Amino acid sequence: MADSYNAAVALATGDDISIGSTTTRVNDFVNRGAEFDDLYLFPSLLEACCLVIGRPFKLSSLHARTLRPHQPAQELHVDVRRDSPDWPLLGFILMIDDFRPDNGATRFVPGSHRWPGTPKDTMSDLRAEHAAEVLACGTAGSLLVFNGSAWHGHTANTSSGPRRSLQGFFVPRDGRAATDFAARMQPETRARLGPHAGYVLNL
Ligand SMILES: O=C(O)CCC(=O)C(=O)O
Repeated sequence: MADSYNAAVALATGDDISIGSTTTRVNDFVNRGAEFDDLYLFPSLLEACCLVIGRPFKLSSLHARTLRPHQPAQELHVDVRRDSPDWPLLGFILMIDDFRPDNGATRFVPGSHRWPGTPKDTMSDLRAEHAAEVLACGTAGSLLVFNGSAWHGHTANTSSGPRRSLQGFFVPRDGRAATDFAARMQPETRARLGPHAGYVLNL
């Protein structure tokens, strides 16, 4: 997967690449190789969607995110507010590298998806450590699954290596998807996908 990730990232062009202050993101890993298909069709992940979203859902995005070496922590945030029409959202992160305390493992505040407010509402320094946060560390190949209203963010990468990951979201089927997979569908992707994938991608 690490080799496939590097190859796919190297081939990406134009608007599909976005270079943020701490991470580099490459959009649409539905159309970047069959190696990535099993991720968004992983039965345990879809079961988690049933539990968290609780009604018909679809994949909203699937992208690579590389946290570059020597970068500070991300602000603590939620991916969707509880009062948003797009709520609830199920997030997932596949670790391409080990997630460790020194290379920017994602931090989460357990139970915060049930809180009415967001970090912005209550914290003066969003990069500061939260008293209740836990680090989601794991070995490469581990999958993080989380409620998108949970307070979270990557921590600082003080190591000299990148922290690579594949990340995505599922949203309610009647909600807005970040990526229009039907519009972006490549003929070779379409040819290998069955009806189950077609449903998950809302083709
Ligand atoms: O990369 C991570 O550890 C978290 C990324 C994240 O929370 C985000 O981009 O919204």
